[in-house]
Amino acid sequence: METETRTEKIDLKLGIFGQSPATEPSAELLDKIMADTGTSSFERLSKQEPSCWFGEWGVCCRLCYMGPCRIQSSRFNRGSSRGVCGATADTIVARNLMRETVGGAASHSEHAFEIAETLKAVASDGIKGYEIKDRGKLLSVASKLGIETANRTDKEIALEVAETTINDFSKVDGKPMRWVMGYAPSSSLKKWEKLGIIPSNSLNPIMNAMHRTSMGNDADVVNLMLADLKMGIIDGYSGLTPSTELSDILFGTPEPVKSTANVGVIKEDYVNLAIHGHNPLVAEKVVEWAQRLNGEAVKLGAKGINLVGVCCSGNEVLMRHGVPMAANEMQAELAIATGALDAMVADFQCIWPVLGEVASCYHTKLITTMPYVKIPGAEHVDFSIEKADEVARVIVEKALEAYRKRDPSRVLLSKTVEPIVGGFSYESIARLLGKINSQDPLKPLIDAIVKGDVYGVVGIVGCPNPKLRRQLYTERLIKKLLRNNVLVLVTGCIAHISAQEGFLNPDRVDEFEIGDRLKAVLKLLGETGGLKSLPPTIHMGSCVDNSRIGVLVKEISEKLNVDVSQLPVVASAPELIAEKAVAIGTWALAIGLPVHTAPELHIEGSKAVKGILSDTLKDLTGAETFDEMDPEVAADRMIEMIREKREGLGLPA
Ligand code: BF8
Ligand code: SF4
Repeated sequence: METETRTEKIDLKLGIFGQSPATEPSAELLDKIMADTGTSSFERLSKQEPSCWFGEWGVCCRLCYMGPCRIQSSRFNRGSSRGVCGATADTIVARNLMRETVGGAASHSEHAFEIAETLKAVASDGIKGYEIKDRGKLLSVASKLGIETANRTDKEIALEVAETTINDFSKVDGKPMRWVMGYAPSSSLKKWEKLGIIPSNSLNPIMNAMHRTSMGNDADVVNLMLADLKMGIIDGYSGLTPSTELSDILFGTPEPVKSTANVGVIKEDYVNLAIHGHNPLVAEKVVEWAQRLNGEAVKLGAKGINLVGVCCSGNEVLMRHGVPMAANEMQAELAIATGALDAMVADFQCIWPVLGEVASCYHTKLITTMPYVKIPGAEHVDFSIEKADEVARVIVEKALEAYRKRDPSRVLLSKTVEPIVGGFSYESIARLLGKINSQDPLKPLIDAIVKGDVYGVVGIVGCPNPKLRRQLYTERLIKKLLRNNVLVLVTGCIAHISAQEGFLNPDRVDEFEIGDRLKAVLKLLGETGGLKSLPPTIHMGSCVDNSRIGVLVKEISEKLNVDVSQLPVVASAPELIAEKAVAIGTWALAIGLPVHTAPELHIEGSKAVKGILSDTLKDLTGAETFDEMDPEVAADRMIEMIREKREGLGLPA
């Protein structure tokens, strides 16, 4: 109730860029987009509210044409206790959740598949334009997958790595997926074996998930939820992990990098080109061609080409090239509304259809590139790895062409630019810690956790949900955790929110109320790495890069020989939007991490599903979910969970 009152009191415009209107002209930009286009995310949300409770509770079933069926619950007095086919709330909720998870796992898996095919083409000399950039990473991946490296060329090794990855999607030998065996924490593997949920490939379970959840199939909640957990494993090791690892081989493993964030990174006197989406195959080439054609921008009277990043492609090019972070998912349309963005190139995922409409109100060219992602109002330039250079050149040329049509009278730029440091891969963190203890790099971090200087670790991941942006949910959650000496790792659009609030700026470490003990650790590690301090939160990359957190957790749990579920580590998706975030959360549950979500998952309509996720799971993987719409209360709950886990390990609580 308290939360609802607070939400109402806050102006819809507040916090759209994660800051108050006093310091950031986001309110003006919001006015501008409304005046220019007649729409904004908040305006569209307000027209959808109040949400339908059947949908929100997961008890609306549209799986067949006898329906849609809506199941009655304590919140409303309509609907019946079962659908036409007799499906109960429990069955319907479990099936719906499974379909959300499979949506995410399929997205991440296709992402990984495209990178794996590219690596295969590079290794077999099938394409030009991409290369193996990180030999160290290649060897490390090969060794984890059990691939022989002695007396072989890089390309021979890369070919086997790529083929092993591609094979994992559809092999029929019945043996566990190689990526699962190579990358999952050993404590989790043991539990999965008992549960019989280690996948032998990823495409069959994805097919099976759609099959078993269709009308007249699996109605057993426990059976469905086990399959859901298996889908989480697939998300982690068919999607996230190979996406990150193979991208590192092709494009380099990130190292800490200085850059800037906020919509203010769009500059008046440059040709501004935004990179939006998720796939580094497109983004990397655009970065390359923007550099090659920079002189053309100068010929047009601009100072050059200014690349800026949106969403996870933004995170990818920030991590590897220091490209400034302009906007999270819901701010993409506002970046266009500055009137100074000349082009926005998009590949897949989280590209809102409204962008086509918004771009057509300005001179901005919205360019789609994936054959399976086309948007009305956008120009389409079909991407394939064979013609990647040609496509990237055309995209940059379209930005140059659009720049000539920019109307200065319609430009509204922000002056707020926040300095940031990002680019923390697992390897770069290990290297940094290795400067303190070269024999045993993880030891300084583990010691800090043991002593309580780092009380616990929370990975805050996922999206910017307009429902929760109104109350600056993520910023408040992070602030409370930092005050309590909790180390915060961020990825995805949360990293954008964090950047805009100043949490990625090492120079502001004294400005925020950070627990003394955590602050001392951040400063010590920062100085070791040649910075004033580490930033208040650690930017570990895009959403697929949650796998980097997965690797960190695996290494620590195996080194200490304890279950992942015993570690004082919590995962949080505080502004959940995407099915992908549900899948990532399910992966975290599978490996044994507690998962917080806001808003609540669409499971409230089923006591059985809710009970499995918040309780029974503790006995299966050691994990549990909880939802909490008040960020301070959510932080308290996470701190309490960390305290219990510390106690369990005999650490000072
Ligand atoms: O994959 S955080 S809104 S952009 S889903 Fe989408 Fe969510 Fe952003 Fe990256 Ni992740
Ligand atoms: Fe209704 Fe059953 Fe059809 Fe779902 S599958 S719409 S519950 S009849």
